[in-house]
Order: sequence, then C-alpha cells, then structure tokens
Amino acid sequence: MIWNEKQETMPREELELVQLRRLQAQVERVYATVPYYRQKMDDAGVAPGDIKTLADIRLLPFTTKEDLRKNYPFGLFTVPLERVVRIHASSGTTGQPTVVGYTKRDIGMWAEMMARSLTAAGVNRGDIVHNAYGYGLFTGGLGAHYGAEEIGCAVIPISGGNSKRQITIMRDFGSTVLLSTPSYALNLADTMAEMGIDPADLKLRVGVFGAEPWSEEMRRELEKRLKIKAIDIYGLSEVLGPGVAIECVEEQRGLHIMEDHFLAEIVDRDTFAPLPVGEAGELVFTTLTKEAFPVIRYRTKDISHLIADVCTCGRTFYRMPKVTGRTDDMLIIRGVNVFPSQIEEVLMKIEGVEPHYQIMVEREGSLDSIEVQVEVSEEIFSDEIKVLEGISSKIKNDIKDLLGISAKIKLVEPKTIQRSEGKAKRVFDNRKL
Ligand code: DLL
Repeated sequence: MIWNEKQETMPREELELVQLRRLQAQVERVYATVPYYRQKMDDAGVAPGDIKTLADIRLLPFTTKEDLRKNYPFGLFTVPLERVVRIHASSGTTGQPTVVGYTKRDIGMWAEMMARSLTAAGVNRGDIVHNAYGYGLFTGGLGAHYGAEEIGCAVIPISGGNSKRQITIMRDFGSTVLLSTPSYALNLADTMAEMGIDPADLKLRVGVFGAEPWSEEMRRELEKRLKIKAIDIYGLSEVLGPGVAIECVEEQRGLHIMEDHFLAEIVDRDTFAPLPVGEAGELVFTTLTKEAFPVIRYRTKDISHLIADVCTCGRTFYRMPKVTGRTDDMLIIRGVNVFPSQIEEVLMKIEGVEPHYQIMVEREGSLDSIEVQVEVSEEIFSDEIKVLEGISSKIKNDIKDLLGISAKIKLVEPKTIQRSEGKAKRVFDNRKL
C-alpha cells in the first residue's frame, strides 16, 4: 500500500520540477526572513535568483549544528512565534540542545510523512500502535503519534520505560505494531522472556525501529525474538523528526527518502565536495516545504549513499542504505575507521554472546585503543574459564579478521550492561577524561 500514490510514485522528471520550484521558493523565503541565512549567502556571493537548476544548490553554503547553536534558541525560525505551534529539542550530548519549531502546516506535513512511512512499513487503519518512542522534547513520540492517527490507527502513547507494564499492555490491548528504538525493542524482548510471555501469543506483527544505528544482525535477532517484521525508519530533528526516510516492507532494502519534501545530497566527508549518486559520504538535507524551521544544506554527519534503482514497491523516491554510523561516532583505531555498528555485527554472529555491549575508548601513549565489553549468556558465564577464554579469543579474532583492528575483550555477567529505554549509549570515550 502507498499512502500518497500521486506524490510517492511521481516520475523523476516531474519530481525534479517540483523540487526545483520548491527549492527556489524556500531559498527566497529564508533569505528574506532570516538575517543569519542572508548574511551567509551574501558572504558566499549567492542570491536567491542564482538558483536556476537543482544543481545550483551547490552554490549555497552548508548549515551545521554550530550554526544552530549560534542562533539558540529561535534565531533561525522564519516565522514569528505566534505562528509556531510546537517546539522540540534534541538532547544535545555536547553543549546546547538544538531547538526546532513547527507551524500548524508543518505538523500536518510531518503527520503525512509519518503516515506514508508507517504505510510503507505495512501499517493500516485498524492496527493498534504501541508507541514506545519517548514523548517530550524528543521528536520520536509525538512525531510518530500524529502519523499513526492520520492513518486511523489506535495509538497507545506509552512512551519509553517501565518495560513490564509495556508488555502487559501489549498483551491486554492486543498491540499489533511496535514503535521504538531497536535497543529498546531488544530490552522489551528480554523483559518478555523474563515474564514468561511467548511473543507468538501476542498480536505484534511489525516493528518500526529507528533513531539510532542498528545492524542487519540486530534486525534478524529482533525479527526472530519478537516474531515480527522489523522496518528501519530514519529522521532527525533538524530536518523534521522521524519520517524523512523509510524502508518499504516489500524490499526491506534501503530507505526511501521523501524527496518531494527533502532534497538529499551526498558530500565527501572531508572536503564536503558533492559526490555522484552511489558514492558514500555525508548526507546533506535541504527542506523544501518546512515553514517555521527550514534548513538549507544541513550537514547531518550521517554516512550513507543514494540508490537510484527503481524499487519493486513502485515508489520512485531514491533510497539510502541503512545509516551505519555518524562521522562523530566513528572510531579511528590505529588508522582504521570503525563504527560501533560494525562491532555489533561481529558480536551478534557469535554463539553464546548476548546483544548487549559497550565500547570503551582509551588512549595509550599517542595511540587509541578499544575495549569491547559484552555480556554472555548465563550458561556460558557459569561455565569453565576455558570456555570463556575460547569465546573471548573468538571475538578478538573475528574483529581482527573483519575490521582489521585489535580490541581488548571483556566478557561480563548477564544483565550488567545498562539497558536502553531510548537511544542506547554504546561508546564511552575515556580519552577526554
Ligand atoms: O532520532 C528522530 C527519529 C525518531 C528517527 C524516531 C527515527 C525514529 P534526533 O534525536 O535528532 O532525531 O537524532 C537524529 O539519529 O542524525 C542519526 O544519527 C540517528 N538516526 C536516526 N534514525 C536512524 C536510523 C531522531 N534509522 C540522529 N539509523 C540522526 C541510524 C539513525 N541512525
């Protein structure tokens, strides 16, 4: 099923015309209303009238998190606060949070993006949607909520946390769809097992997971343990929130970008030079229809590439493969670039190792090293030391073979690694201490 057949299956030539028209209007609007954008464009020697083709977007300066910080909290809004009906903010692990605003029309557009996304994931009217994304300043909860309501689903606004109660409600209310981060879904699967509840006795059919990187191995684990289809959803507050891109249930391979509302580019992660379709680099988004808080060429720091192949689902929007990590989560271990999700992939292939792990980054002299701490199953933990040593060296060798780095391995007791209720924290950087 496709939510908005006309838009989502539009021929590319037509789509590109829509994009250009919207881009021109958007650039004109930010130039006229936001002094900061006007100054940046003046400094770059570009005026709204210079945008004559889609490729001319390259003339425009990038926007970064730093620009958002400098304009904290409302400096980049294009409308007076009287027209803003919603404010969200990203957690901001370092420094100030980033603040984003929405007009009534933005909220309507967002609801449509989420309705399209959930429909692509196989969600319909009549579904009971268990929304365990956090409600609050985080965009996940309310963003997904409005989209599910738009479809006509019955939404349970459970938010994150209190896992036992979540399972009871899931069982009693007959939830058919789970919305959460993949790490929280795993936490819920563990809780179910502890409560002696068999997922086959629940009505869950599909999970729509995002807000953090997760590997294909994690997908298989979640599908197996929860007896569902697991769909990847991508988004970020600065651009919208959830609903920027979604996998279709037909292929589960690459996420369709809502290109009639968001223009995607890929740039070289060091030089920021635009890259052709197919080459991997940093994702950059320009919003085409946002009113209160549009962004021009926002550098996401997420790594992916664009896939132009036609998809069997009928959508004409380009796809992007799963985002495996962010440039700022990338570890450089003795010259080798590694993302935490690659370590996850290795760990999850090993028998007896639980999908709960964390990575400690240390500095020895002038070189960085990592220690992977991972839980093993109850049986293995109480086994002989020889068995533990065997597993430990298997992990070490597999990491070395697949990623080319040497890591220290520490096997820890079941349930000692902190469980996630939202976005999991995987990397602990002890270099800065
Ligand atoms: O995480 C929005 C969201 C909510 C997306 C619910 C999906 C579901 P932020 O808190 O601003 O917004 O964080 C955005 O999270 O730049 C990525 O690094 C990461 N991210 C989001 N979705 C995915 C995904 C929400 N499916 C940042 N895979 C982004 C990998 C993801 N990383």
